[in-house]
Amino acid sequence: MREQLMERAVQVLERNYQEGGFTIPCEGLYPFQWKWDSGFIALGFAYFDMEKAKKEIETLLQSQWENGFIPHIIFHNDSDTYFPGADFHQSHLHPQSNKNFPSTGMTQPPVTGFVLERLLEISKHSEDMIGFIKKHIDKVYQNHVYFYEHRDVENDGLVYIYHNWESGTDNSPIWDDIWDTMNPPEYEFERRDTSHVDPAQRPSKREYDHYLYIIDIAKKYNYEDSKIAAHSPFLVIDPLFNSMLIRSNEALIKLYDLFGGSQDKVDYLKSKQAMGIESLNSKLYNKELGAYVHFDQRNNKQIPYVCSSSFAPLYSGAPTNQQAQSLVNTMLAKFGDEGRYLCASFDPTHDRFNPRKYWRGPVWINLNWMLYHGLQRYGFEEVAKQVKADSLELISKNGFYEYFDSRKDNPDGPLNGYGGNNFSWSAALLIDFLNENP
Ligand code: 9WN
Repeated sequence: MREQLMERAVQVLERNYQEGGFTIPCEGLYPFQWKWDSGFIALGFAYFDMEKAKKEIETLLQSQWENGFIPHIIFHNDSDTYFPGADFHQSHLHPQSNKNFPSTGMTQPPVTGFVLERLLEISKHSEDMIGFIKKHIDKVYQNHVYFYEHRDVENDGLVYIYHNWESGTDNSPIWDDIWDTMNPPEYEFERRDTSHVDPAQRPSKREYDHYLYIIDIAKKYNYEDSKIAAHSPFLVIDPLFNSMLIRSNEALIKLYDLFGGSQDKVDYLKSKQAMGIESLNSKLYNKELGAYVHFDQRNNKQIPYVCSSSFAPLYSGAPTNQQAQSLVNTMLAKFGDEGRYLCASFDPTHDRFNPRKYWRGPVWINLNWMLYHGLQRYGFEEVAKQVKADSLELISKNGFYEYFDSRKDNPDGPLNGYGGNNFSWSAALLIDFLNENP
């Protein structure tokens, strides 16, 4: 069974790999290169084709802008199966954008740092991988510098996102409170996602109006960070995004220490790291909920809901042991019902929970992978095992779907898999789960 799953996962990645040296997340639905997908995908390839793993990261880093920014989608080809494409995003508006690689003008969670660290482990510290990391690590460092110099408006080590697509958790109910503060025009456009996937599993048309409107505001200011910080109605400090940054900082520090000779960079990252951890624990931790929450920087208040991103700080090592214990208590109390797989993407006890709709409830394998490692980091072996077992069961019973219904007894039908099928990071992270402790 393990062998069969491995074989199928390898097939998914091989099929989604493109001649241009990158891997699409899913045929038809997502035909380009996505930033955080790339990181997870590289981890899968690393177990059976290290050249492709390296190529994936190298191609991503080639798209970096002069200011260190790395975009969320790189439009390597002219596919018209996705909306909004390069024509809508117009990344060339930013004076420092990379004119060789049309892209979006927004980013995604910074996973590349910890991916480099794991690639080194998977390669068993091979000379070849050490050389590869040495060659590319400064680009990842520059990406972190970009975040701290351009997106840390309070100078407290936490960085903002200005669009829900930057969070990676696109239509989370968290954003509903922000949509309530906006009234975008009704856009006329042709959705492409709903021709690949049942609309009941995707964001609504009105949600897309909000998404497009924020991009239009950013474009009006040529994607200039300070203007976006001043004018975007969406300005959020996201616990998932910042946890990834903190975890990737930790990885860069470790790697630089290993290679030696970059003390100035290590010092810079360490000072940001200390501030970031302290601020995460003061600004985003909500004691009553026993969870980290999002902070609406525009309206200066916490958004008090629990979602899977609320537990992501476990992976960063930021929580105290007491906070970690509270996180696990909250996770088990709200998400850990016996009839459910761990871990739903939004609080199943809340009336905004929707078991089928994308980031409003279904289980996602990349979040489970981070939670698994975070739980292990704090010694919660049993819950960690549960998260891993649930992930494997969901995939082996349903296939390599994009997301899964958390209800074990799904009244809507026998299949718990939703969204795109043959989805790359579900395959890649399954490979990593199966070959753990490389
Ligand atoms: C917008 C590619 C991406 C993931 C995101 C996921 C989904 C895109 C979309 O697909 O978002 O970025 O069009 O819905 O939410 O996390 O990176 O797999």
